[in-house]
Amino acid sequence: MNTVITQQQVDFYQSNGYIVIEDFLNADELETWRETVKTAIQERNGQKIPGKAGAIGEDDGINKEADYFSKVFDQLINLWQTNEKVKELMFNPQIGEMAAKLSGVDGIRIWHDQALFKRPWANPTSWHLDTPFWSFTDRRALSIWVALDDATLENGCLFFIPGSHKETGFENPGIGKNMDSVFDFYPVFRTAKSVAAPMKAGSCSFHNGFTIHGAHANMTPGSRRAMTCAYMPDGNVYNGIPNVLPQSYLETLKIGDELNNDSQNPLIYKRV
Ligand SMILES: O=C(O)CCC(=O)C(=O)O
Ligand SMILES: [Fe+2]
Repeated sequence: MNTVITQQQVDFYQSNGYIVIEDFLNADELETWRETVKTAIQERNGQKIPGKAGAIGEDDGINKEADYFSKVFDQLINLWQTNEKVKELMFNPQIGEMAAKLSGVDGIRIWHDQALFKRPWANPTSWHLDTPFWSFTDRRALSIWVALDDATLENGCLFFIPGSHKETGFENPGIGKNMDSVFDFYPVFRTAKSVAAPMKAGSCSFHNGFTIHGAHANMTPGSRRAMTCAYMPDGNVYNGIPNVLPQSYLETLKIGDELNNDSQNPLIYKRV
């Protein structure tokens, strides 16, 4: 695994809100990730989020219009909670350290992992923000997105709007059918240039949860598979948005409580 992060990369990430890291996984590691994620998905039998109602293709209470949304991608969340091998991959402190260095935080907790598989001919991923969906409020939160297939302009690679993370906020248009809803909330970016992030399988990107990002439809008969993980800087507190938290945990939480439960949000890296 190529986990080196240079100061130049930190500077690029901080100013653009995203970064692509080529050849993050070598060929053997890529094979392991592919197989592990595939098995973990099969084991789920369509259950999207542990501890929550709603299977794939049903309304999960987060994104509406399930029929359309289920054709944006197959989305399985917190595979680390149901598969030991995914857990090993996701708990790798070196990945946590990469996220910590890029975002400039001391401790990294997993918010949630998610497999995002665009099937052949999948719908596009509308321009959106991530952080406003989440149960904590932190401008430094970020995600890793690991390409398990070559992600191309044809099959739905990610696109970013560089620098948008500095000006977007907590208003959340969600991920609906319209590609451009986010620009109703943040009109200053309606005329901004986007940047495509095609990646070879095994490469990855990191993006800030406030960076406007999206993806094309899959215009090919092949799949565009990605394994991702969202990270919460250590020390955050519950903001009242349930998001992916299981019902049983939500029942114990009050707004302002620290989200430090290691069986839900494990600390994978702490700077010493
Ligand atoms: O894979 C996609 O199409 C979208 C990914 C995304 O929105 C994310 O990782 O935050
Ligand atoms: Fe996203």
